Amino acid sequence: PTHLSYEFNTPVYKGSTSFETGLFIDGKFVDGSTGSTIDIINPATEQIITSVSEGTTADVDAAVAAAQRAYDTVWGLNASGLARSNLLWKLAQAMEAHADELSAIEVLDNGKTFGWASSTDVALSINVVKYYAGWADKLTGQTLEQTDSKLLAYTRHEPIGVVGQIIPWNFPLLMFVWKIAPALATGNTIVLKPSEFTPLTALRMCTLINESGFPPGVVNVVTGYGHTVGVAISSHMAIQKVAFTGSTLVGRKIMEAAARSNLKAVTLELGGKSPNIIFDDADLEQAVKWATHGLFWNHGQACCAGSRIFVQASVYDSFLERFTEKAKQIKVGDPFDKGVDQGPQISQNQFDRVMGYIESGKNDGAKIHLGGGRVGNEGYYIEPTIFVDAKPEMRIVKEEIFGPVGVVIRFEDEEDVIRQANDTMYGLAAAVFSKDINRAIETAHKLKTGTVWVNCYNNFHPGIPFGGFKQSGIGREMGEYALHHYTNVKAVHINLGNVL
Ligand code: TXE
Repeated sequence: PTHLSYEFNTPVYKGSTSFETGLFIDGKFVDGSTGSTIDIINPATEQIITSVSEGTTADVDAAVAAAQRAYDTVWGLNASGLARSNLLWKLAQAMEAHADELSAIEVLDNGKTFGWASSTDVALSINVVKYYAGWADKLTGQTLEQTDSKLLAYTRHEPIGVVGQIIPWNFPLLMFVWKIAPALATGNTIVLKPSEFTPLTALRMCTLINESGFPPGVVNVVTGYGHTVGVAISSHMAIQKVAFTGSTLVGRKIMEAAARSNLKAVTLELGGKSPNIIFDDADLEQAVKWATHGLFWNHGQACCAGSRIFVQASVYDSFLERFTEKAKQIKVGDPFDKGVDQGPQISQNQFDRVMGYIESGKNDGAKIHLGGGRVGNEGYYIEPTIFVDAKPEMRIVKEEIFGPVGVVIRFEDEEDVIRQANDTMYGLAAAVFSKDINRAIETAHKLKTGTVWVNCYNNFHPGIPFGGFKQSGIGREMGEYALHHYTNVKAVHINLGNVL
């Protein structure tokens, strides 16, 4: 197996890390079956940090076999809820003990700022593990009343078995935890593939999982590409459920692979083009603050990014002026520097893609109000960018850009804005700003999205479900809702008196 040792000697964090980076199968780090590796790039410098094993179909088979063994012997129906709860709790404590180190690895691998990595990614991840530790010994079925007193029926919420999980690069640790925590709480074993761009925190977590005392084989991590490892997971005959976060394009492929193989259950958390609606009676200062956070958080690489900002005509000019001022203050630079708000995009590919969208907006006739260019000439940095005068049919209005690029659009009244906001194939999130609570709630109920934030943006809580309507996905993560996707309901009928 490969190994990463790294000294962080940065303005915001001084410390070091050292961990194995092979495939994590049956509680051990092993080489991939072919021995080939994938270079992992620091997006801030474009330099290689390390390389990780390139997994194959054979490696996925080995991981599934280990997961099945663990499920049949030490996990699944053989581990009590309390035992699972205790292990998850220990994992949360191990993460707390290594919180700064995990944050630093995330910054190095992903390019997000240290401040956000620690205050959001790592802090929320720890809380999600604790939250599901709390559920593990409180999972119950129902006793069902029958009209005949001689008949009894009850349900059991049994784990599914070996589950596959495929995650993206925008929140590498958080997505890892959103996936594994509910699956482990309910007694499943796991074969997970991190993104080929950002596997490092997932691998660091494997050591913490071992140290916390999870039996070997309960969590397996196979690093590698989507078209090999991802396909092997989504089409595996012994995996009964696959959970995916990533693009709508790949989500479709996952469903096809599931349908063609064993009809495994599928949950998907996909893209978005979320509307942020600012009414004329909004507290404009608050609206500006949240709209900035909603669009530019994580460099726009958030599935719920508020990338279509609808502003009511009478406050359009004043909102735009203040929003532009606020966006100008965003400091773009090295994510390990003090006072930096925005680091680089994740990869050359994403950089090119986002710059391509900026070009398409210009060519289609929209006007750049702010930004639009590259920052510096090393690292994948892009200026916070605001478009105005866009038309509904333009690509920058319709498609997910996944970068620090948004459009500000004028609207007339409620009916007009709800029609425009819902005019999209996506339905992940939305926000409404108004001091009139009736107006805000009425609008929230008319929006076809899985989340609506009122007078805020990007609020997350382990107990509150997150997921999409329409082509933004299937199923929910977090909260009690996520547990349902990781259990099979079994109905047991009992005849108490020879009733025919
Ligand atoms: O995502 P992919 P990409 C959107 C966003 C972004 C675009 C492209 O718009 O610009 O997707 O990003 C694995 N079978 N989102 O190309 O390809 C892949 O290895 C199985 C939104 O990086 O969807 C990685 O682990 N798996 C999103 C994961 O899928 C496959 C977050 C996601 O990669 C596979 C990321 C296949 N055939 C991108 N092909 C969100 N909802 O937050 C790839 N993968």
